Amino acid sequence: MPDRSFLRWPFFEDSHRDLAERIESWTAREIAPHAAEGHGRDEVDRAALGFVKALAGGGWLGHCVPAPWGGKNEDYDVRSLCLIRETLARASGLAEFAFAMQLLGGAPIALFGSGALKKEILPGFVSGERIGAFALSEPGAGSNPGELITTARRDGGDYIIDGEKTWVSNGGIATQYVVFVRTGDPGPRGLSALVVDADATGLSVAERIDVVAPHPLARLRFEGCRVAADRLLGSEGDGFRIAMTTLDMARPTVGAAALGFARRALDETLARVSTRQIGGQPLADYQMTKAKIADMAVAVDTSALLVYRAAWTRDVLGGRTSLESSQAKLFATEAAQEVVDQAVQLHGGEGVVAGSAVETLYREVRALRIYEGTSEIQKLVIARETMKNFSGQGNGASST
Ligand code: COS
Repeated sequence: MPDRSFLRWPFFEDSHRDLAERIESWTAREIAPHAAEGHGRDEVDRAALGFVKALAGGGWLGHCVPAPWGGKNEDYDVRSLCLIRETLARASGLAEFAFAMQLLGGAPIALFGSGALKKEILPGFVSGERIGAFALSEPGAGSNPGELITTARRDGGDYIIDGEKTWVSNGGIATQYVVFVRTGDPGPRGLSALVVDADATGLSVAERIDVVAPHPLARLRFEGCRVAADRLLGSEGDGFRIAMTTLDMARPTVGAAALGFARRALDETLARVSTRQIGGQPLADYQMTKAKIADMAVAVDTSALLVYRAAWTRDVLGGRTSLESSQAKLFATEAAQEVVDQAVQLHGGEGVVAGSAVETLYREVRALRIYEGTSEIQKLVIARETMKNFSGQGNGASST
């Protein structure tokens, strides 16, 4: 029985406690039985699309879009997003991924798109008819988007995009890509963001990429790809701010996914050590086991504190939450890796059997320390914000 005592913490309203119960029972019913489905690229694509449909049917994608465009809440509620990602992650990494991508693909449009663009696109993200994607990284620019070289040049009422994007989650199955391009000078201020339909002429999937925990992922090629100028988000030059604002909101939810993997690993381990007999007594009775369980429990609770502190800060205090978001992502993803590794250790040989719960978690958790900003990048953000706060320049949402 998973420990749900954290829901009594003051970060939550009763509506969150209610949501946590509903997503828990819905996930057990609708997602867990399908968690092992999807081997091979086509099957993984089908399974991901199936999870989007199921999430839409359950009404959960309404959390990925604000209310005026078919969503549940007036603004994003990051605590709800984290509770949903955490719960889905405990059951299925791919279902969790499917939810996360509707959020990451939809948020830049919801936060920065024109009224007409939001009205046209966002309801489809809620119904599952449209599939989102966020195309920022390039072969030569991942951690530093300020160096990206995919260009968009104005041609009458259109932009013409040339270049490449890589590590694009949902690449190959998305219907809309938010693509970050260079429209101006070198550096972060020369970037813009455009919404590109998957069937736009000049856009192709250059290569599908297979990773340790399979999910749809691709490198995209843009060759004279023509996009109407009204698909621009914000104004020219806003691209870096759009990417960073979106990531500030999304990073605590990555921490929440990591937390879900860690909680599942702890639960699997508690079940294992209470039944596995060694030398005539349960593995749980050995002090070295207890030390590992203690470390795992502290890591899980500390992650939860940082994740829900970041989400609460965004929801309640508002303002820029780069510090809280990066702390949550850094700590929770690193801690989850440790927790899952200890879970494998306490499962012995069974921990490395392909397809077992902890072996699956071991593969699922690894990418989280890399995507949406590596741990090293989170440290740079944390140091920058901490030094700003010390010198009194931060807008320090958490310090109000
Ligand atoms: N919200 C709003 N604006 C932000 C911002 C944020 N979180 N972070 C930076 N900005 C603004 C700055 O205010 C600055 O604006 P001005 O030029 O008007 O002053 C501009 O953006 C550039 O900021 P900064 O100089 O801090 O940017 P850096 O080039 O130093 O980049 C890091 C900082 C490394 C933190 C950033 O590039 C980053 O987060 N990289 C990781 C990207 C990533 O997650 N990649 C993975 C691909 S997505 S799966």
